[in-house]
Amino acid sequence: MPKHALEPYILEPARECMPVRELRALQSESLVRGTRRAWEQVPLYRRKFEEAGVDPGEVRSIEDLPRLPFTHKTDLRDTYPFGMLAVPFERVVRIHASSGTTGKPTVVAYTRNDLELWAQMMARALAASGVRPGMVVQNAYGYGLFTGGLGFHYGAERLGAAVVPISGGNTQRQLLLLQDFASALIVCTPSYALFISEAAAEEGIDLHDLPVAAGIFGAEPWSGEMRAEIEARWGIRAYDHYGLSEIIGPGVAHECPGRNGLHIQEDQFIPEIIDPATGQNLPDGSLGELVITAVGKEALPLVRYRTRDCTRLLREPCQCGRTLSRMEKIAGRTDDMIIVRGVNVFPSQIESVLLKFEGLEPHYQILVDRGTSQTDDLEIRVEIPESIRQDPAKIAQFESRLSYEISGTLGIRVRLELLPPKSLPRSEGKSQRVIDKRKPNP
Ligand code: DLL
Repeated sequence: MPKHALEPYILEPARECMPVRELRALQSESLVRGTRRAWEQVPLYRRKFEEAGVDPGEVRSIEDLPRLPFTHKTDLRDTYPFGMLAVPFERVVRIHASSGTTGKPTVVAYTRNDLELWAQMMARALAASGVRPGMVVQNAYGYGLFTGGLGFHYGAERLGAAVVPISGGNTQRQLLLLQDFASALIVCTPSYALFISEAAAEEGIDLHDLPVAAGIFGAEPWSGEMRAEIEARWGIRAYDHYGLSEIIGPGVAHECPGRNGLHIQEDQFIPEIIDPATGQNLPDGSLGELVITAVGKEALPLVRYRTRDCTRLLREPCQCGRTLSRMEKIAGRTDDMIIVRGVNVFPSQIESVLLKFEGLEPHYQILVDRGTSQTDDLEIRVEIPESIRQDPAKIAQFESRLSYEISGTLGIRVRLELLPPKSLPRSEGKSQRVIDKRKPNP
């Protein structure tokens, strides 16, 4: 069957292509209104503003943002489960939660209007990859407390597409329905997209023969090389999509066909980049921590939320016509950044090197441990093809090339463990790539 012909479009040009000056005025207006409401309705904000010595009456425009206090994930945890709500509980119609690695989950809540807004943000993102009525969208993000499944679900429905709410997992059935329903789009985490392609190969299914023409992947960091790998295996266009539960779920930023950064839905979510160590704002184009202000939401307005995700803001105009700023693909999380012998390492840097090696499987794990000499050891476990494993001469050559490339990129020496194919765990949702044994167990 031929691939679907997708024609990306702009769903809401009046917002997405707004002159920048008007956009900034809109953001300022929403900030003034939203900060006052947060101050009035949420005791935590009243206290934070007082501590920062800021009266909400002094907030006049987005220029005042850097004076406002930050909100941290710990604030949501400390007020668990509903202490940061800015509306009476009777107005809440949905609750989601993200599972942290430690302790209680982070709980987020939505009013009916918040759900409307979320669906609209998602619809814009899906339109940007060409979803239209009559098309089938196979939704392999997890349904449940995780925001991925329901986020994409309502966005696709809003555009009039037919959603298949298959959720993550059940890979054989994913393949069956992709064929039988002639889905135009697959949406899931990038690591699950790889896993599905592996299963397809085992079943003798060539994904290039299926109508699926694009995929929207997110919820975890993935490199440009991983995109190329997924595109080659599936014969599709792969779009990146970013979001986090606290801000709304997916729907915060998405790629357009230019795929030169992800457009942040700035009319709702105001981005800043800060130095994570000092909290100071950094000039556009600098790599730093993304901070988002989302005060237009009714149930859970957030002022200067520290995402802990590292990226750069790109303000130059985009060829697609959208005036919304873009952010670079996420480099990693500040808490995923491994500091080994004083050098900052992101898993995505290692992924990029691995994927430059012909025939290497993009399955890897990074282990950090404190060695016997009290220095940090970085070990990279990677699967290598049988053709190399069977040949001792090839293995030695391969190992020295790989270790040379990785050491060159990271600036530190690493240990490699070369494993047989399919020995590392696969993921149907977010994958866990880093095991830091220096950290105490949760
Ligand atoms: O992962 C929401 C989502 C669902 C986004 C589906 C995209 C697609 P959380 O579970 O709260 O929400 O996790 C949010 O995941 O702070 C990032 O660290 C990471 N993340 C999300 N999207 C990307 C991406 C959802 N495209 C956390 N690239 C965020 C890199 C991402 N990291």
